[in-house]
Amino acid sequence: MVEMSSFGCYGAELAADEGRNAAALAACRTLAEELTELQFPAPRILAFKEGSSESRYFVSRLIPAHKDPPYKQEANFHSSKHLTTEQWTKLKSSFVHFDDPSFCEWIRNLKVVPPEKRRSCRRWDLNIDLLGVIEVDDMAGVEQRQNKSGGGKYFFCSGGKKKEVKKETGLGLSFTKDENFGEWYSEVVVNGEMIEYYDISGCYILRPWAISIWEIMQTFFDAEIKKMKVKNCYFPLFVSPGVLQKEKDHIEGFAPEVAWVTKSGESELEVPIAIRPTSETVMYPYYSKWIRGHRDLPLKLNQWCNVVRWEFSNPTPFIRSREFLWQEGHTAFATKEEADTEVLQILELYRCIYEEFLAIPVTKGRKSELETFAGGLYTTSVEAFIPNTGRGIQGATSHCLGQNFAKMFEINFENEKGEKGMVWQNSWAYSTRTIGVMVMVHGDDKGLVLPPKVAALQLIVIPVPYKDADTQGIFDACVATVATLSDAGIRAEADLRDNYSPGWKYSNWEMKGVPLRIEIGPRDLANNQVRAVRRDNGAKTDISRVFLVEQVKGMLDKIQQNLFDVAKQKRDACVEVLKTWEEFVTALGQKKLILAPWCDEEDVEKDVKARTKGDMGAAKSLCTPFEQPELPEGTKCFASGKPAKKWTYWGRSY
Ligand code: 86X
Repeated sequence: MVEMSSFGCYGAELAADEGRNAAALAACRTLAEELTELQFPAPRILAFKEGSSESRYFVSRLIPAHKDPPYKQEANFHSSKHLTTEQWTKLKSSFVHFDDPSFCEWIRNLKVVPPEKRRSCRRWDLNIDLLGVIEVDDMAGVEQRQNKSGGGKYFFCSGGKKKEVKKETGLGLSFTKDENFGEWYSEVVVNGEMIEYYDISGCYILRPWAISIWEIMQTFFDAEIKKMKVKNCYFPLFVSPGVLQKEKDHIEGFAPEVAWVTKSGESELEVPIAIRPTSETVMYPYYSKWIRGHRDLPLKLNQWCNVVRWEFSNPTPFIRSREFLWQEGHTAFATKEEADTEVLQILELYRCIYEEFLAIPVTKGRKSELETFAGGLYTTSVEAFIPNTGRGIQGATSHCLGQNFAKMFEINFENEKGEKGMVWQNSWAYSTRTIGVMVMVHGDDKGLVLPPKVAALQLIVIPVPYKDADTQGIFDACVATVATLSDAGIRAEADLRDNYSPGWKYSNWEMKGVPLRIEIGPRDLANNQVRAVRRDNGAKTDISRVFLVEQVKGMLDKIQQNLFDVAKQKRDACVEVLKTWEEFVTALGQKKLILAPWCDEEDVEKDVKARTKGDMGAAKSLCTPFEQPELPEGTKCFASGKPAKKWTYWGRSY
């Protein structure tokens, strides 16, 4: 047995990290990896809870929040609502506390065991996982240690055999993207510090890390629409019932989703007030008032605001939340041609946000009749795809409303010749859902992966001082590096905190998805270089400080491009072009994004929905892409057998 005396200090440091369990664990892993690099074999560390797999599951979910108030635990883990008081007490008493003295002691006394003759793999399998669900079928060789304060037990072993572990999870996240996508997603947005759960279901706190992404997209989009002469405005959050119901057809299907204010203090309001789910009915009465003659046109307004839709189906941060942020543009023109042109201009901006900023490939196209906004003439959208779940997701929409709302709200104008006409309207929106799609597409088992163009921090500089090294010199080099990069317009910071190890910092910034990490250690200092490590592929490059700015800029561009290329490859690999119903059903079962010839009849789409109903949700049309492959004469609709009119994307969707 090889004793690692230096482990003691790291152990103490990690133990001091109570309350930051996930990151501390990830740091533990990185630390062990570093030790391996320094020729010591990595320790194999397993820790797991006693009890049924069910209880382990509970514990794995609740440990990170064991100090949270019950409402928060419930928000994080819905099933806990159904626990009896007794079950709760039992569960709580079995928590492993990371500030538990025996745990700290264990970390401090950690021993590193040399590998059994396995020279083939230089680096030992590493498994540090105190949070995850680990099932053990063979307890032989496993030491047992009584948790002194809590009464719970945990077991650990060093150099354990792989076969003892049925399912292992890793790296500060207790779920993997491939094995449990839903849990992985929830964990990533929380541990990546984008989201904090809140005590109202479907509502989430957007932390600075998320808002900064939103703001970067907002800055771009806002400037672009201003070039198009769109003006920003703000209409009230509250809607009177009369106004809300003015346009009955459009509201009808949505009514259950409208949230109402019925009280002020203890007294009932005489007339309840609705909270906007979208602002057509709020804004258009004023369009009617403000538009008189052709000189008042076009009227192009946009607002950045929140909306509330009281959804009932499974809420998901960013993707489906009861309150969300968006921009809603509402424009009015004298002619249909102008409106048509704008629909596509806006759609191009949405493509740009997804492809150029978020590095997510999207398809531009037109929605089917069934999927068209009820009050509109036609709907266009950009559609993204999540390979892990095999679901399409509408990224943003740009509608031509035609003259439907003009009729309803009497938005009329007089042209040059003194003739009366009705305006042609558009409306368009994208929301904070964009951020969720980004997390789903790029995130990995180490956490978030942010494309450089939307990352608040594009680069993090981490000092790596060794014991006898010139610590001050290293810190100075870090500060100077940040200054050089910042001057060149790169969003860079140094993590100079002295209460965290370099390894802990690596994991922490990986979890937060920062695109590029720069490490500066004694060797780098001596060689006037820095070491750059890419978040997207882990590639390490030594860069001379002489060429720092050009090299870093080049790398950030490469990361941005690579994220897009990889995402596109993965999406394209899921596309299945097919022509028959049998193929369609098979492909749907394989989580494919289906492109099929269609007769474009509403009843046929309804029929497809009905025929594919199930607990996974029905399939529907996603869009008819503007870029159409050739459709040979005589091609039949995959669902009805009638003559096909166009190629349309189909699949399950969010
Ligand atoms: C549809 C249509 C449209 C402006 C956009 O897609 C772009 C920006 N609005 C929004 N929609 C509703 O109209 C709606 C209405 C109510 Cl009352 C509701 F509760 C939910 C809704 N959801 C969507």
